[in-house]
Amino acid sequence: MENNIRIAVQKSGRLSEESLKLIKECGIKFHNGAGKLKSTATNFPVEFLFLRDDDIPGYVADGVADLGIVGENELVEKNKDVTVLKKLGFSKCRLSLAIPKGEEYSGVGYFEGKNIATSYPKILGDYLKLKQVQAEIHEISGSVEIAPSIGLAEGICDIVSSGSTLMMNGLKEVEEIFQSEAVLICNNALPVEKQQIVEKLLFRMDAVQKGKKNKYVLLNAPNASIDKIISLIPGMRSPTILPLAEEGWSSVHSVISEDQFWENIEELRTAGAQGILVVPIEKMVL
Ligand code: PRT
Ligand code: ZN
Repeated sequence: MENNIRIAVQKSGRLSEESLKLIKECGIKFHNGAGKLKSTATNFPVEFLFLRDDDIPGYVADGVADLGIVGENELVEKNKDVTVLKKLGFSKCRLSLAIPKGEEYSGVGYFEGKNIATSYPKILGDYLKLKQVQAEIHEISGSVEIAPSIGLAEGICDIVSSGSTLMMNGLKEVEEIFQSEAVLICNNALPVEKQQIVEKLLFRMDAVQKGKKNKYVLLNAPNASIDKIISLIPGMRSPTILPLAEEGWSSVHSVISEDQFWENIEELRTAGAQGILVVPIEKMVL
């Protein structure tokens, strides 16, 4: 179809699974057999390109793809001119400086005149410039964490998630220089017809994301406590109150954020709430 939009997603790696899950949760159906580089959805005007994440910012900037899902670290490193439409909340990680764990660290000045190995020379270079530290950046494309032990560099700048890779390689994290999560990016010059499809997709993604942040709560309470309970669970508009078969009792239904629920659970119980159910929401349209 001519007016299909094209979305670039990572073929296989840490972004792939969540990217495809999000697209499926938006109700979009497609086949992605092993090794496939392209696929067209059967019920939404979109086709997918399965690529290495390194190539996604460039493909979107050049218009080969209209949209892409990529980590902010990769996006900023590639320095391509695209629009970030949405943070997606998955593949969260940080880019950090690390040094051998036996070394004493006094602050970022430690790196003055030293060698730092990284796959992120731009982000690191910008950071060092901001901190006015002169260091040698040694660009390598993988296994950055072994650089100090083989004498290639005195420190590294790499992606950290749990920290266990650093630990296993006898390194300690000393500065966090960048925080990242997956983002949805868009070409800057989309024709109007494609923009309209993107709007539809964004609407669906918003509904999925809002659903994830909120829970449907059902609880029973004596009628005398209802006002107090309502004040503890401010819902979307006002909660639904239904009488129970048992005289003097009602059931309260509302939608609240999960955080709000945990913050108020004790007070809810003290106020007389019983039989509290918290149910996930698949989609939410306000
Ligand atoms: O093949 P392709 O080029 O597409 O993939 P890739 O190998 O370049 O990237 P991939 O799939 O490893 O990661 C894709 C994106 O996921 C990254 O650009 C980040 O935005 C994000 N991400 C989230 C991570 C991590 N967590 C992560 N832990 N990317 C890499 N790591 C690596 C890191 O490089 C280090 O080796 O995991 C190790 C650290 O993890 P911990 O848990 O031991 O601290
Ligand atoms: Zn990559």
